[in-house]
Amino acid sequence: MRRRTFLQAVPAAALAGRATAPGAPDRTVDTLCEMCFWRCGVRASVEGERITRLEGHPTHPLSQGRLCPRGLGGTGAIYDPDRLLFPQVRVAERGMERFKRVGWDEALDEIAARLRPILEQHGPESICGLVHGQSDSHPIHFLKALGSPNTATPSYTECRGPRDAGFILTYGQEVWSPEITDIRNTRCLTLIGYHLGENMHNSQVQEFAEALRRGAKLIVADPRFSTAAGKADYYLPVRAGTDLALLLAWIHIVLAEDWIDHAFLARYATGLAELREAVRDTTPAWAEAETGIPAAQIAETARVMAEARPAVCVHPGRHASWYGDDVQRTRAIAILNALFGSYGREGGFFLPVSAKIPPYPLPPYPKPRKPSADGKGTKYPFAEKTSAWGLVRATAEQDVYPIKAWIVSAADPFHSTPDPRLVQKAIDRLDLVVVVDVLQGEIAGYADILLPECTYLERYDDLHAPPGRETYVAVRQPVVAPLGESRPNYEIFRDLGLRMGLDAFYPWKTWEDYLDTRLQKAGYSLGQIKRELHIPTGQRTQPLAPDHRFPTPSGKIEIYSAQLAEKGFDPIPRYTRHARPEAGWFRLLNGRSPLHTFSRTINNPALSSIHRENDLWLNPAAARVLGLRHGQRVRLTNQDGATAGPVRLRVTERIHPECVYMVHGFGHRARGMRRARGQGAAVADLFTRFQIDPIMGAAGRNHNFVRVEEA
Ligand SMILES: Nc1nc2c(c(=O)[nH]1)N[C@H]1C(S)=C(S)[C@@H](COP(=O)(O)OP(=O)(O)OC[C@H]3O[C@@H](n4cnc5c(=O)[nH]c(N)nc54)[C@H](O)[C@@H]3O)O[C@H]1N2
Ligand SMILES: Nc1nc2c(c(=O)[nH]1)N[C@H]1C(S)=C(S)[C@@H](COP(=O)(O)OP(=O)(O)OC[C@H]3O[C@@H](n4cnc5c(=O)[nH]c(N)nc54)[C@H](O)[C@@H]3O)O[C@H]1N2
Ligand code: SF4
Ligand SMILES: [Mo]
Repeated sequence: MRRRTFLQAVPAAALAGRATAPGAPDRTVDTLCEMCFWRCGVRASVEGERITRLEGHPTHPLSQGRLCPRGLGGTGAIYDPDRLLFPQVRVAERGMERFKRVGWDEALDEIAARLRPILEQHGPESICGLVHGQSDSHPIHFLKALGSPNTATPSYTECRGPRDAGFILTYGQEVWSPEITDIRNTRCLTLIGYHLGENMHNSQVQEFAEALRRGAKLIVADPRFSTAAGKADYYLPVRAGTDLALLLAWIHIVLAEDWIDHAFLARYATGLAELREAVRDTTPAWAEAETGIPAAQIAETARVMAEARPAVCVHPGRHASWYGDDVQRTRAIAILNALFGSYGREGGFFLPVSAKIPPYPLPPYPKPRKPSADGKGTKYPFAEKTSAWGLVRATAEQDVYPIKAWIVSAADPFHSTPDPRLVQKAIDRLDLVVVVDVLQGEIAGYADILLPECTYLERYDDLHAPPGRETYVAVRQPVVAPLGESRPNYEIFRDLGLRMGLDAFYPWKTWEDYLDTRLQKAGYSLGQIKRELHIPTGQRTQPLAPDHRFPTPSGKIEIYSAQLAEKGFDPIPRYTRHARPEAGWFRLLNGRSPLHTFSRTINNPALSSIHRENDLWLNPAAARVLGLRHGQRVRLTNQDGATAGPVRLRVTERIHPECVYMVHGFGHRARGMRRARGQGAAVADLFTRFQIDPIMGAAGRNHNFVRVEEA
């Protein structure tokens, strides 16, 4: 059991559900998955005009012949009976979810007519985009062409922003997606929270299984006994929010016992002396009091990692927005890896390459008149991208400049951005809310104009040339024609752009023309990529050269960060204690279901038939005190009086007694989500308290404490 692969857990036929039909398909079409943002290659079988089966593309680098359960369940996304199939306009108060069907021309004319006066009175910066997924490039292009600086995805300050900032400060480079972790070749993998196996990024999970098969050591620090913990050589049930103490103690041991890679550090790094000074007192005994992990085990796991160096990977995680000091936690991870000399080395981190495909020739975007409203680069000096949370805040408060319109595409701030009350306040301040979605979920209920995008199986998107060990370019292409009147974003936003006089930014005749033009410039063609799905472009990752200069100010790995010092932040991570829950209260944690992606798949007929509702994990000791039983329904109330549930209770030793845990994304209320509605509880409803990382603005949400009562 321990070393089995993760991806065999669910039979494909179960996920394809009724879409599966026996017999040979009429044809197959190769395309890219978008059930999450890993973007694996998919082979779709089609009978007549219906997709009957999805399987992993045999050679695509991110699928390697397989899909994760969510990818297999993509037929449930296209054939969900609740799909949005027509443009609609609102006919009752926002939030009442009452709409009337209109034609595309009427819907787009209405948006243009309402955008024009907003632009005239308040300027382009008063229009914000909250967008996600690969089709977000189209609303982003539209908003940049208008001159707005305000587009954000919830994958920065709500997800991996602090991790990437921590690595950029240390190595000058982010961790990228797909991550540059060389899990395939590692001899020791350390996961801090990062719950691989439930967090189901396909090829990464395959590499994880491969590493375990080869006998790599696995260390997992998590207040919850995760799937990965079940496979670990060392499981550390760390008290939530104390990982930085654990990391500083590991660093202490590695320095004290001289496990460092001297040659690597002498060549590539700066700031070792300051580090020694800073961690003199962060002993395992000190960390034991903070983390609850015995000092001897802290020291032992440090040695296990050190013995594998440089083929050791202390994984920086991905969803890193936890406590508001997450850049510093990630900095400690980056520093520990540097001590082991694992960066740019086999089994640690590889140096990524990505295919350079020339852009389509376009005029430059107008320079925004004002900076983005979220404080990027000013209030939050090391923010690289605009913050979704920051735009929600600036809209709710209207204290930077007027923000009057939102264009939301493939993102739901009610689920992804704290706090839902702030999202509501922001929406109340808007003159115009446009939502482009495939379903009528929570955010759609607040749209003035609601537009149906077609699903990823019915459209192209832009070329995909991700960072990795080898370069390639791939393309998503339509498997079947869009259902109903749904349309791809490249058509929706082009038609809107032409109405707004942005003709110069939409010179191509069709999207195929756009794609073919770009590919031809690189020596390929749309015809070729449609046949082959992914075209290798010939570059491979290289080992770190002896004279490698890191893109940091010093050209070195910055263990001591003068950049941080200059802005008044700790130049070396320093531990500060977070408030702990009082008796009767529990810290609320959340994570992923292997069968769902955020809130977006909960209504999917294929996936919900296997995982329909979430449950609340509670430690038996706590359950006893509260008089609660496994399986009963409970309701949650947080420190601000926000409530969620009822949700089924899972009484389990697998969760730290100070915490409760739920999978994120459930608890839909929208009437348009007939299957998901009322199933489980929405974690996001309870994330009303959050702490902002002063370095780059990430919204750490693990500061919410809840009470649990019988429902
Ligand atoms: N509470 C809480 N918040 C979180 C997280 C968490 O764990 N807990 N995780 C954070 C992380 S890691 C991330 S990356 C973000 C994700 O944040 P989001 O991307 O906002 O995630 P979802 O909640 O799934 O919202 C997706 C919306 O896109 C719609 N949609 C799906 N497919 C398509 C499509 O093809 N086209 C269009 N137009 N719409 C589509 C869905 O119907 C849904 O309304 O959330 C972050 N926020
Ligand atoms: N199936 C599936 N896979 C996904 C996704 C999905 O939606 N579904 N989303 C993808 C995306 S965009 C992202 S960002 C990633 C997110 O995947 P991760 O980065 O792994 O996600 P998190 O939600 O941060 O981590 C959840 C784990 O962290 C633990 N944890 C919580 N607090 C603490 C703490 O203080 N210390 C420690 N050590 N552990 C803690 C939780 O108990 C849980 O096991 O997953 C990706 N993969
Ligand atoms: S990891 Fe799964 S859901 Fe994500 S793109 Fe790959 S197959 Fe699709
Ligand atoms: Mo994420």
